[in-house]
Amino acid sequence: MKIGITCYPTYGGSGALATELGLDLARRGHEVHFITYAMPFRLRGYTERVYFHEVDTAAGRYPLFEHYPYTLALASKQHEVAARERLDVLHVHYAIPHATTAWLAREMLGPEHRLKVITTLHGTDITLVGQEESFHPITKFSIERSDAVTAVSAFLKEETIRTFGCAQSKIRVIPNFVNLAEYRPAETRSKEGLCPADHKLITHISNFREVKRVKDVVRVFSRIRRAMPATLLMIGDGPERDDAEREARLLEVDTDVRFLGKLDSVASILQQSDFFVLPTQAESFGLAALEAMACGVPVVGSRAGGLPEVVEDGVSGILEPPGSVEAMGRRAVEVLRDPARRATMSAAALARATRYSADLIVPMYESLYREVAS
Ligand code: GMT
Repeated sequence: MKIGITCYPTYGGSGALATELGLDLARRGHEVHFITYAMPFRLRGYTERVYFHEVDTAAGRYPLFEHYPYTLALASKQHEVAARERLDVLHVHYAIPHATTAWLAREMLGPEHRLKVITTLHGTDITLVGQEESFHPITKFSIERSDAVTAVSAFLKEETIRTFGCAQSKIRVIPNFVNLAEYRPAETRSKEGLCPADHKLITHISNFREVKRVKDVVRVFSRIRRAMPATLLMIGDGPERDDAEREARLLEVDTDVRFLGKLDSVASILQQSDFFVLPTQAESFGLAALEAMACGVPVVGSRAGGLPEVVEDGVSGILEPPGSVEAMGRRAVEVLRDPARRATMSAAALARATRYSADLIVPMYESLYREVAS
């Protein structure tokens, strides 16, 4: 099939998932066209059957536009690519504004072109941004006008029904997936270059937005650090980074906390980690946690949103209510002090991750495409 994909191309779970999906679909013989304002960060180099179409974001080119109408530029590009390449499906990730521009692009096509629009809901498009008064009606409209809608967790599906009143039957849960060829346990473990050999390695990856509670990452770490030598690697960047750095100084653990910024490839770091920390306020799924688990790394995080669908408390990780940094730290220390328990938890994390293998989940999208296109 010919599939268009629109996503946020920068650092973030929805863009990562959309890109991995496109790459996997191309491997399965489909032709994939990414339509977005920058090359998605996981789209490295040339891949057969994968094309990238850049949307112009030239703000200020026309003096009348104080704010460049990016959404119109995106809809025009989606329409242009769909018409020229004869796309069967336009699959958009994150409802705002992608479901709306896709609807517009489909409306612009003549009746002879049967483009189908699929929207995948990822998280804050439903739980946060979409609920803002100004966005709610247009988000609801765009979701309802999509030919098919998927949510990355049962939690997110229920949230969408609750807050937007969408029909139960409209939304299908297709969970996120992980490429087990890339995210897998290390053949040999060596922390060289990451932290001193006798340190436990604790990792966090996110876009450092408020919802991620990155200061809590540092607080959990400081409880671990008090109990044993440990290093925290903070990967990613965003508005809360300064606060997290300040918290590390305040708690006097800053010499053992390293902020690495945005990294394209994280598997080699995850493979050497002892715990992955995700103490977020609301998490629809937690793709970064799944990728850590696929590397055999247990998760310590929040019992919030869809995270309990991925991590089983006490088995493949530790879950406590958001903000419970004391309990998260204490329970992580208990596991880290007991190598046999940590090994059992690591094996359980890996076993859990295999349920979300790309080989199992990507065919669910393929069947959905075939269904809507028939
Ligand atoms: O909704 C967001 O916060 C944005 C999105 C992203 O681009 O990072 O994250 C969401 O989508 C991911 C991929 O499906 C999920 O793994 C994350 O849990 C989800 N984030 C939240 O719900 C906060």
